[in-house]
Amino acid sequence: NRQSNESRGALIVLEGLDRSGKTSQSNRLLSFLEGLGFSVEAWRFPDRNTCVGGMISSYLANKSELDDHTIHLLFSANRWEKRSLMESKLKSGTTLIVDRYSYSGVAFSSAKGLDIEWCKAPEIGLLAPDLVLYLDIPPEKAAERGGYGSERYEQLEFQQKVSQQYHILRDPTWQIVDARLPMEDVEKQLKELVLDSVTACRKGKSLSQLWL
Ligand code: FDM
Repeated sequence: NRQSNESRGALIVLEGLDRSGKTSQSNRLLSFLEGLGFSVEAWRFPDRNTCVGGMISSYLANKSELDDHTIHLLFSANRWEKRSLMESKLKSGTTLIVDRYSYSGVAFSSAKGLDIEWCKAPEIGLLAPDLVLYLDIPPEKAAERGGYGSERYEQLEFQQKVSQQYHILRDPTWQIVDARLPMEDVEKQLKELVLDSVTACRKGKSLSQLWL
């Protein structure tokens, strides 16, 4: 067993536009780390299994209408309701691979025209990722990939705006991976980055909070 009481797991976040490959890659990273004997779980936001998540899900499916500020705060609340579980998993040595996080929250809401600083405010105090992997793809290329579903936001014009907001949010600590490459190439790059991060956390890198 490679776990010890002292070593914590890593908080690894995948971000990117719809159809950038986040979900496939997070599944691959999960199997990879499991194969190495690490304790690891794959999470995603929104987490549609809570009460708040149910409201978000109905909004995304166009079954309900909510003011832009209201849905923004629900997405944030959905992360807050998982914060303590997240912290205890990490502290007990479990690595979390998280498909979307606060950056999606800010990018999607600010793409509607909400002030970016206002969008960031409710995220303050959530756990900061140890690693942000951005799967970079031009919105037009993403749109070519088998088309979007029917959920709100799954339209090229809106995804172009989201892409611009992601560019504003990016900071030098993000790892930008070219998501147009073959899946196996993307996977190889992600595995290396993830292993480095998991190793740094095991060696004592401390947990911090948003936003830095
Ligand atoms: N989304 C996701 C937001 O608008 N804000 C958020 O905080 C998060 C986490 O919800 F269009 C958007 C992004 C996407 C939609 O995401 C649902 P999935 O990954 O398709 O479930």
